[in-house]
Amino acid sequence: MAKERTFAMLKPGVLQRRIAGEIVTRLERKGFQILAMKLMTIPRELAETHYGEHAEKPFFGDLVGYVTSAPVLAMVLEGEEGISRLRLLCGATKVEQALPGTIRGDYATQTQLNIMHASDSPESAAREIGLFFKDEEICEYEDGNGEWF
Ligand code: 3AN
Repeated sequence: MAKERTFAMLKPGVLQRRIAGEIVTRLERKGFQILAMKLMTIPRELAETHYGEHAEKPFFGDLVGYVTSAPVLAMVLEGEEGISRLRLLCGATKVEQALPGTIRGDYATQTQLNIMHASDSPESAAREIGLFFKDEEICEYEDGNGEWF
């Protein structure tokens, strides 16, 4: 097992629904260490770069419009096998496939408004962390909890 950093983002709607705290609690309970956190409204250009792989998809315009429509909570998280484990905790992209017990399964009601983003590979994690955070915004600290997670 190896510790990995990953990028997570609670999307528009989460703050309005007042469920940001609940979701962050679930990430912490699973053992993720928060290394950086930023409440921000994403500039259009950043959203287009972040979701660049979907530029040709029919939902791209709506996706960019949605993620830039209200503030998001962007995070760098660290944990054992953090990238794949966060994806598992996040749940499937399509709302009808997101299982209960996952964050999307428990909170999402539409695929387009599917609550959170989580990097899908080490390459995406490195790229997305770099897009949203400067090195000096990422806090490295010991929490003394290593043996429990
Ligand atoms: P994930 O967020 O699970 O990595 P991606 O990268 O395939 O999924 O899609 C990025 C985002 O695009 C999703 N979180 C969702 O908001 C939106 N999306 C993906 N597929 C669809 C779809 N078929 N219809 C509408 N929106 C979609």
